[in-house]
Amino acid sequence: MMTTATASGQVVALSGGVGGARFVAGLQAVLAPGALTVVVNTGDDFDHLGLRICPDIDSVVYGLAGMSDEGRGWGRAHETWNCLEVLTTLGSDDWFALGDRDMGVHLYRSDALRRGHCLSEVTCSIASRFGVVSRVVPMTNSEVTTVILTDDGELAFQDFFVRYRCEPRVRGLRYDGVSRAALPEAAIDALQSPDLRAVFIAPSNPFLSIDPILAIPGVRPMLRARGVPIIGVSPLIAGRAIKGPLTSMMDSLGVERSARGLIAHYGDVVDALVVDSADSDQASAVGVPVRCLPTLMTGAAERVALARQVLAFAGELADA
Ligand code: FO1
Repeated sequence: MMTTATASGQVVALSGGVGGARFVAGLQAVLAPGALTVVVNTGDDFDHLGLRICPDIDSVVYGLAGMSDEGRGWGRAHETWNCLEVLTTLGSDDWFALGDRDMGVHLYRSDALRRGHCLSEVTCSIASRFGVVSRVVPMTNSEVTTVILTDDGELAFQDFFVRYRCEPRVRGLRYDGVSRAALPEAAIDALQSPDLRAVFIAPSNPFLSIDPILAIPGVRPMLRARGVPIIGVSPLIAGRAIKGPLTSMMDSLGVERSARGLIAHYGDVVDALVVDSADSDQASAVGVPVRCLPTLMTGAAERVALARQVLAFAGELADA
């Protein structure tokens, strides 16, 4: 009989923001409450207007709480922008759009961090007060900053992503502070749980969202040592990213836009890959099992269907 990770056991997902947030919302919907731990990239966190902004953590929390703006994929649904309008009137920094409801989270987090709480504690408190039944854990409690090396020079992540709309050509990336970073205890506990059934690498941008997590000392060896299926979910559909700079980044960084390219990029940390059904021609002879599934998550039904299928795939791999 085929067992699946839905039946029992813990699941860990490594995730960035928008695409990852949609993916983990599907997993949460089909797993038992408390069975999912999401380890979230913090390389794009930054200080803005005196506040600590953690975009990927917030996208994941809002997604899991059913509060996220489905169209944008970041920020809250039913948002209002009064505060931003005032900043514009005052001639202040308004290039990064902070909504009124979202602002409450930034105020709460910044105050709690200033009072000495660590990012894991603050994130756990925000998620549980918003009714999230999964654990959301930042990849580290120390500061790691993704720096984008472009033809226009070095850019801070949000400058590249939002201010310059991902236009500068990317030549490389740096994750400042990562060599001193450590996974928080809650992430280590989840990854070392005897009940762990599978680890998923969400369909997030590998360079911007997943590599910073994998670059934390000890993470790759810990994953390899677990002996549970580690499954990457491709962020590509028909060789292109739905949104964001991934397509052009893969080209400029010399990573083939295919299952083979992703597997080569992630290296021995992935045991298997899920690709979109549109990429079924890439499923063979790539060295690891590949499953073709509809990965476009246009709504809750598609997210749940994908979650069920990736969990079934994990069950098959575990039984093999
Ligand atoms: N993305 C944008 O493209 N423009 C914005 O003005 C913007 C504001 C913003 C505010 C809060 C937040 O949590 C996320 C926000 N994002 C915005 C998304 C964010 O820049 C990216 O999704 C991630 O950093 C990449 O994963």
